[in-house]
Amino acid sequence: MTVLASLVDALAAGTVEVVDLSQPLSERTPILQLPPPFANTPGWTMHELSHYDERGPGWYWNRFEGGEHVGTHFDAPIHWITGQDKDDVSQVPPQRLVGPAVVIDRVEQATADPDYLLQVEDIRAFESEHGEVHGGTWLLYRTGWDARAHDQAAFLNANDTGPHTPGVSVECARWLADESPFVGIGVETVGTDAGAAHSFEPAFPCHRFMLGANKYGLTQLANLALLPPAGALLIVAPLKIERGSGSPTRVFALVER
Ligand code: 23J
Ligand code: MN
Repeated sequence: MTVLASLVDALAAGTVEVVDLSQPLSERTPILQLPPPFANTPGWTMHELSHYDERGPGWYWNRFEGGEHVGTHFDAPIHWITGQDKDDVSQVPPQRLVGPAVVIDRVEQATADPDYLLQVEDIRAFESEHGEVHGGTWLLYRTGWDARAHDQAAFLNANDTGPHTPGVSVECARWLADESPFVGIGVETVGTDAGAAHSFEPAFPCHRFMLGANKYGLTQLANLALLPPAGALLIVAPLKIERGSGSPTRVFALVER
């Protein structure tokens, strides 16, 4: 039996489950807020073309507008100045968008401290417990932030000192980019960098180092709680937008039950 024939059987039997890691896209989808003087992305908007009416008696359809970096979305290397000569979203090799995923759970830490930052040692400790991570693996970073995704204010968690959401340390971002086997990082928050990362040295280290190293980002993931720490297969499908810096994306995980 071929690998794919076995997979088809397992999907039919339910011993392999498809988990949807995407958040719904709507006018209520939370969006990033950058401080002045920076431009901000528009959110998601739908415009009805027809709804079984005189504009189209037999059909319903819409057009939509919104930023590339809205909702569950993919960051391509060209998004950051450090990756400016690298792939746009249409050029990313599809082989790198399908691969193993590990899940590091820091819900307790991020609940206690919304500015919690993942460290290199956390990933080393994970490897000691769950085995060596292979090249091309996606790192999925669970913080519990998905529970806030229905509410822009709770999701951004901003006060007079700016947004407070978990992320990765500068050293960890550098290590993930330059030394780790990971191909990308997926998070539950509005961006791959911490809310306070605008004032890190350097600023936005996850974007800066990961995209500069021809690696990727994935944001606003849902349902990471349904995945095992290791063993899931991730499927990421951003739109093939020519010259695009990223794209809203559907993300699935195949999980053995
Ligand atoms: C532009 C500038 C800063 C950030 C971002 C975009 C993102 O988080 C993003 O969605 O790529 S932090
Ligand atoms: Mn982005």
